[in-house]
Amino acid sequence: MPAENLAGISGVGQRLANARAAQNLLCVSQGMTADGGRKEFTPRMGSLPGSTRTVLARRHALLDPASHVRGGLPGFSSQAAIVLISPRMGANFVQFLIDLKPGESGGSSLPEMEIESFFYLSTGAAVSEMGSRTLPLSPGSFFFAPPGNAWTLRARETGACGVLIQKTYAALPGVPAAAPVVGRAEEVEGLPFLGDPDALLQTFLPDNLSFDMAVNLFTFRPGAALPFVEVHVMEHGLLMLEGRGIYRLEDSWYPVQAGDAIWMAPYCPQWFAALGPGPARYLYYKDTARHPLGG
Ligand code: UGY
Ligand code: MN
Repeated sequence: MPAENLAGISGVGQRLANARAAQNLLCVSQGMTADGGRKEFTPRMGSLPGSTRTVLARRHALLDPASHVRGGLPGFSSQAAIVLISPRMGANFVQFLIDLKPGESGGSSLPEMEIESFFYLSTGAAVSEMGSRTLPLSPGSFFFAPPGNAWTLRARETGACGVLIQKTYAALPGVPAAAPVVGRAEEVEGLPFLGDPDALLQTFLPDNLSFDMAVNLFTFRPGAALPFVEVHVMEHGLLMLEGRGIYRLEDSWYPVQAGDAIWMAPYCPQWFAALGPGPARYLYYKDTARHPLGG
């Protein structure tokens, strides 16, 4: 093969490698332990050009950050948002990654629609405005904005990266509408999941009929696991924030690590085990407290 063809091929390879390296740095997180800066998690599992760990099945999806493409959220610049999970894959909610450059800002859109929003800051620092409130956000900060509550986000000089979960709110007749919630993960007690002190669950939203979504942070010591294969009507959106493990989704077992996002449709069989050396932590959404027939 002529030398220039070889050079062309290796040039393509190098560009692919550079693109992967750039994407692999995206919004990586050490969860709440971060000091506000962007940190890299452990090196990613390698993959060859033209291959991907991302899997899109009919009732679940695993999204490797190496396959992210930016764009798609009104209210933010075209480079600030990545749609991870959406109705286009079969979900009943949207999960975005929001990655703001230093000083960059954005905010809620579509106020006329009955959309509720939950935001969790994983790295960097930001300021949020919700109604008359000004909220300084550091890693582990979160807010919930019910429909009709406009909000903004502005990254500080560190930049800011976090998860935005949105869905259409299902009001219940005679039940007060959900109220805004703000908090910090470190202020929410972690409770042993089904009695297991090695699997701690932090619940960020009130467990009452006004709320039709739950967002929780799950932290597993190495070797800890969900106690059984869950199969339930609620669907999940999940972002691995720290560590690694094995996720069973339907009849497939996937190695997963910080940065991976997962969608589980209703009734998707699911199980997780944390693999060392450190803890594994994920943030996840589920729909809750509504009748399956729509009430
Ligand atoms: O709340 C849940 O359903 C949770 N235990 N599911 C999960 O972590 N996959
Ligand atoms: Mn579950």
